[in-house]
Amino acid sequence: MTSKTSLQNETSSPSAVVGPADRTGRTVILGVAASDSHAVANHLIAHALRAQGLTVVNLGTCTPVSEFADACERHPEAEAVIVGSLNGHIHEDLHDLAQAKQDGRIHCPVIVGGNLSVGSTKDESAITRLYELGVDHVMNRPADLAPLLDSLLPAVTRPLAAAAAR
Ligand code: B12
Repeated sequence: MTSKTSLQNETSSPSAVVGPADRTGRTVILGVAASDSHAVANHLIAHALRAQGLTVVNLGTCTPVSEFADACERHPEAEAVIVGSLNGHIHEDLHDLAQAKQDGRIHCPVIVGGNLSVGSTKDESAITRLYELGVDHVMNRPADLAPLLDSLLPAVTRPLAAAAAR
Protein backbone atom coordinates (compact mmCIF):
# COMPACT_ATOMS: atom_id res chain seq x y z
CA MET A 1 0.00 0.00 0.00
CA THR A 2 1.30 3.47 -0.80
CA SER A 3 1.24 6.30 1.70
CA LYS A 4 -1.80 7.63 -0.09
CA THR A 5 -5.22 6.27 0.72
CA SER A 6 -7.54 5.62 -2.20
CA LEU A 7 -11.07 4.34 -2.41
CA GLN A 8 -9.58 1.03 -3.47
CA ASN A 9 -6.68 0.53 -1.09
CA GLU A 10 -8.26 1.88 2.04
CA THR A 11 -8.16 -1.35 3.94
CA SER A 12 -5.88 -0.65 6.85
CA SER A 13 -7.41 -0.30 10.27
CA PRO A 14 -5.15 1.86 12.41
CA SER A 15 -7.89 2.66 14.93
CA ALA A 16 -6.03 0.69 17.55
CA VAL A 17 -3.18 3.24 17.45
CA VAL A 18 -4.99 5.87 19.54
CA GLY A 19 -8.25 5.50 21.44
CA PRO A 20 -11.09 8.01 20.97
CA ALA A 21 -10.48 9.60 24.38
CA ASP A 22 -6.96 10.53 23.29
CA ARG A 23 -8.30 12.69 20.46
CA THR A 24 -9.31 15.48 22.83
CA GLY A 25 -7.42 18.69 22.13
CA ARG A 26 -6.60 17.75 18.56
CA THR A 27 -7.82 20.08 15.81
CA VAL A 28 -8.92 19.56 12.21
CA ILE A 29 -10.19 22.01 9.63
CA LEU A 30 -13.28 20.88 7.75
CA GLY A 31 -15.22 22.34 4.84
CA VAL A 32 -17.01 21.74 1.57
CA ALA A 33 -15.32 22.67 -1.71
CA ALA A 34 -15.70 26.11 -3.28
CA SER A 35 -18.52 25.49 -5.76
CA ASP A 36 -20.42 23.10 -3.54
CA SER A 37 -23.45 23.92 -1.39
CA HIS A 38 -24.27 20.39 -0.13
CA ALA A 39 -24.36 20.80 3.64
CA VAL A 40 -25.72 17.61 5.17
CA ALA A 41 -22.66 15.35 5.10
CA ASN A 42 -20.51 18.26 6.29
CA HIS A 43 -22.65 18.71 9.39
CA LEU A 44 -22.79 14.97 10.06
CA ILE A 45 -19.02 14.66 9.73
CA ALA A 46 -18.39 17.65 12.01
CA HIS A 47 -20.74 16.16 14.59
CA ALA A 48 -19.13 12.72 14.39
CA LEU A 49 -15.58 14.04 14.71
CA ARG A 50 -16.54 16.25 17.66
CA ALA A 51 -18.19 13.26 19.31
CA GLN A 52 -14.81 11.54 19.03
CA GLY A 53 -13.10 14.36 20.93
CA LEU A 54 -11.65 16.36 18.05
CA THR A 55 -11.94 20.14 17.81
CA VAL A 56 -13.48 20.82 14.40
CA VAL A 57 -13.05 24.21 12.75
CA ASN A 58 -15.94 23.88 10.33
CA LEU A 59 -15.80 26.35 7.46
CA GLY A 60 -19.02 24.93 5.99
CA THR A 61 -20.07 24.95 2.35
CA CYS A 62 -18.59 26.86 -0.60
CA THR A 63 -15.10 27.15 0.88
CA PRO A 64 -12.32 28.10 -1.55
CA VAL A 65 -8.74 26.93 -1.04
CA SER A 66 -7.80 30.43 0.10
CA GLU A 67 -10.17 30.13 3.07
CA PHE A 68 -8.80 26.71 4.02
CA ALA A 69 -5.35 28.33 3.88
CA ASP A 70 -6.44 31.27 6.04
CA ALA A 71 -7.84 28.80 8.59
CA CYS A 72 -4.54 26.90 8.59
CA GLU A 73 -2.74 30.13 9.42
CA ARG A 74 -5.18 30.86 12.26
CA HIS A 75 -4.86 27.27 13.51
CA PRO A 76 -1.24 26.15 13.12
CA GLU A 77 -2.09 23.29 15.49
CA ALA A 78 -4.48 21.77 12.92
CA GLU A 79 -3.43 18.30 11.92
CA ALA A 80 -5.48 17.98 8.72
CA VAL A 81 -7.68 19.83 6.26
CA ILE A 82 -10.74 17.74 5.36
CA VAL A 83 -12.60 18.76 2.21
CA GLY A 84 -15.95 17.33 1.15
CA SER A 85 -17.43 17.54 -2.32
CA LEU A 86 -20.64 16.17 -3.80
CA ASN A 87 -21.41 18.10 -6.96
CA GLY A 88 -18.57 16.53 -8.94
CA HIS A 89 -16.48 19.69 -9.40
CA ILE A 90 -13.77 19.04 -6.84
CA HIS A 91 -10.96 19.18 -9.40
CA GLU A 92 -11.82 22.70 -10.50
CA ASP A 93 -12.38 23.71 -6.88
CA LEU A 94 -8.90 22.54 -5.84
CA HIS A 95 -7.00 23.93 -8.84
CA ASP A 96 -4.96 26.23 -6.55
CA LEU A 97 -4.32 23.69 -3.77
CA ALA A 98 -0.80 22.76 -4.88
CA GLN A 99 0.20 26.44 -4.90
CA ALA A 100 -1.23 26.99 -1.40
CA LYS A 101 0.77 24.00 -0.12
CA GLN A 102 3.90 25.10 -1.94
CA ASP A 103 3.57 28.58 -0.40
CA GLY A 104 3.34 26.94 3.04
CA ARG A 105 -0.16 28.31 3.61
CA ILE A 106 -1.55 24.79 4.02
CA HIS A 107 0.87 22.98 6.27
CA CYS A 108 -0.96 19.73 7.01
CA PRO A 109 -2.29 16.75 5.06
CA VAL A 110 -5.34 17.37 2.89
CA ILE A 111 -8.05 14.70 2.94
CA VAL A 112 -10.87 14.69 0.39
CA GLY A 113 -14.08 12.67 0.33
CA GLY A 114 -17.57 12.54 -1.12
CA ASN A 115 -18.87 12.23 -4.67
CA LEU A 116 -15.73 13.08 -6.53
CA SER A 117 -16.72 13.21 -10.17
CA VAL A 118 -19.72 13.97 -12.31
CA GLY A 119 -21.97 11.04 -13.21
CA SER A 120 -22.78 7.67 -11.71
CA THR A 121 -19.85 5.78 -13.26
CA LYS A 122 -16.77 6.41 -11.14
CA ASP A 123 -13.37 6.34 -12.73
CA GLU A 124 -10.09 5.84 -10.86
CA SER A 125 -8.56 8.68 -12.91
CA ALA A 126 -10.67 11.14 -10.90
CA ILE A 127 -8.81 9.99 -7.80
CA THR A 128 -5.43 10.08 -9.51
CA ARG A 129 -6.06 13.65 -10.63
CA LEU A 130 -6.81 14.66 -7.04
CA TYR A 131 -3.42 13.39 -5.93
CA GLU A 132 -1.86 15.33 -8.81
CA LEU A 133 -3.57 18.47 -7.48
CA GLY A 134 -1.91 18.03 -4.09
CA VAL A 135 -4.50 16.01 -2.17
CA ASP A 136 -2.84 13.59 0.25
CA HIS A 137 -5.66 11.14 0.99
CA VAL A 138 -8.94 10.32 -0.71
CA MET A 139 -11.55 8.65 1.46
CA ASN A 140 -14.99 7.23 1.00
CA ARG A 141 -16.41 6.60 4.45
CA PRO A 142 -16.60 9.34 7.09
CA ALA A 143 -16.16 6.62 9.72
CA ASP A 144 -12.62 6.08 8.46
CA LEU A 145 -11.54 9.69 9.03
CA ALA A 146 -10.63 9.45 12.71
CA PRO A 147 -8.55 6.28 12.26
CA LEU A 148 -6.75 7.93 9.34
CA LEU A 149 -6.06 11.01 11.47
CA ASP A 150 -4.63 8.73 14.16
CA SER A 151 -2.34 7.06 11.65
CA LEU A 152 -1.11 10.45 10.39
CA LEU A 153 -0.51 11.90 13.85
CA PRO A 154 3.18 11.00 14.28
CA ALA A 155 4.11 12.63 10.96
CA VAL A 156 2.05 15.74 11.77
CA THR A 157 3.16 16.31 15.34
CA ARG A 158 6.91 16.09 14.73
CA PRO A 159 7.05 19.30 12.60
CA LEU A 160 4.61 21.04 14.99
CA ALA A 161 6.80 20.17 17.98
CA ALA A 162 9.91 21.36 16.14
CA ALA A 163 8.21 24.67 15.29
CA ALA A 164 7.10 25.12 18.91
CA ALA A 165 10.66 24.51 20.14
CA ARG A 166 12.08 27.26 17.89
C1 B12 B 1 -29.95 17.49 -1.00
C2 B12 B 1 -29.27 17.62 -2.35
C3 B12 B 1 -29.11 18.90 -2.86
C4 B12 B 1 -29.54 20.16 -2.13
C5 B12 B 1 -28.45 20.48 -1.09
C6 B12 B 1 -29.06 21.23 0.10
C7 B12 B 1 -28.01 21.48 1.14
N1 B12 B 1 -27.84 22.74 1.49
O1 B12 B 1 -27.34 20.56 1.59
C8 B12 B 1 -29.63 21.17 -3.30
C9 B12 B 1 -31.03 21.16 -3.88
C10 B12 B 1 -29.22 22.60 -2.99
C11 B12 B 1 -28.70 20.52 -4.32
C12 B12 B 1 -28.12 21.22 -5.35
C13 B12 B 1 -27.37 20.61 -6.35
N2 B12 B 1 -27.13 19.32 -6.51
CO1 B12 B 1 -27.58 18.02 -5.17
N3 B12 B 1 -28.18 16.61 -4.18
C14 B12 B 1 -28.79 16.47 -3.04
C15 B12 B 1 -29.05 14.99 -2.68
C16 B12 B 1 -30.52 14.69 -2.99
C17 B12 B 1 -28.75 14.57 -1.25
C18 B12 B 1 -27.36 14.98 -0.75
C19 B12 B 1 -27.29 14.72 0.74
O2 B12 B 1 -27.40 15.63 1.54
N4 B12 B 1 -27.10 13.44 1.13
C20 B12 B 1 -26.97 13.04 2.54
C21 B12 B 1 -25.50 12.88 2.90
C22 B12 B 1 -25.32 12.43 4.35
O3 B12 B 1 -25.00 11.83 2.11
P1 B12 B 1 -24.04 12.12 0.91
O4 B12 B 1 -24.16 13.56 0.53
O5 B12 B 1 -24.28 11.10 -0.12
O6 B12 B 1 -22.60 11.91 1.55
C23 B12 B 1 -22.12 10.62 1.84
C24 B12 B 1 -20.85 10.29 1.07
O7 B12 B 1 -20.76 10.97 -0.15
C25 B12 B 1 -19.75 10.63 2.01
N5 B12 B 1 -19.19 11.96 2.06
C26 B12 B 1 -19.76 13.15 1.74
N6 B12 B 1 -18.92 14.15 1.99
C27 B12 B 1 -17.78 13.60 2.48
C28 B12 B 1 -16.60 14.19 2.92
C29 B12 B 1 -15.57 13.37 3.41
C30 B12 B 1 -14.30 14.01 3.87
C31 B12 B 1 -15.75 11.96 3.45
C32 B12 B 1 -14.66 11.09 3.95
C33 B12 B 1 -16.93 11.38 3.00
C34 B12 B 1 -17.94 12.20 2.54
O8 B12 B 1 -20.28 10.37 3.29
C35 B12 B 1 -21.68 10.64 3.30
C36 B12 B 1 -22.37 9.59 4.15
O9 B12 B 1 -22.18 8.32 3.63
C37 B12 B 1 -28.08 14.24 -3.66
C38 B12 B 1 -28.59 12.91 -4.22
C39 B12 B 1 -28.53 11.82 -3.20
N7 B12 B 1 -29.64 11.14 -3.05
O10 B12 B 1 -27.48 11.60 -2.60
C40 B12 B 1 -27.93 15.26 -4.78
C41 B12 B 1 -26.62 15.36 -5.60
C42 B12 B 1 -25.43 15.27 -4.65
N8 B12 B 1 -26.70 16.68 -6.19
C43 B12 B 1 -26.25 16.68 -7.38
C44 B12 B 1 -26.21 17.82 -8.21
C45 B12 B 1 -25.78 17.62 -9.65
C46 B12 B 1 -26.62 19.06 -7.76
C47 B12 B 1 -26.65 20.36 -8.55
C48 B12 B 1 -25.46 20.59 -9.48
C49 B12 B 1 -27.98 20.37 -9.30
C50 B12 B 1 -28.17 21.55 -10.21
N9 B12 B 1 -28.08 21.28 -11.50
O11 B12 B 1 -28.35 22.66 -9.75
C51 B12 B 1 -26.72 21.40 -7.43
C52 B12 B 1 -25.30 21.80 -7.02
C53 B12 B 1 -25.32 22.92 -6.07
C54 B12 B 1 -23.91 23.25 -5.67
N10 B12 B 1 -23.48 24.46 -5.96
O12 B12 B 1 -23.22 22.42 -5.11
C55 B12 B 1 -25.76 15.32 -7.83
C56 B12 B 1 -24.25 15.22 -7.91
C57 B12 B 1 -23.91 14.42 -9.14
C58 B12 B 1 -22.48 14.06 -9.35
N11 B12 B 1 -21.52 14.40 -8.52
O13 B12 B 1 -22.28 13.40 -10.31
C59 B12 B 1 -26.47 14.39 -6.84
C60 B12 B 1 -25.73 13.08 -6.55
C61 B12 B 1 -27.87 14.05 -7.44
C62 B12 B 1 -27.76 13.23 -8.70
N12 B12 B 1 -27.89 11.91 -8.62
O14 B12 B 1 -27.53 13.75 -9.75
N13 B12 B 1 -28.55 19.24 -4.07
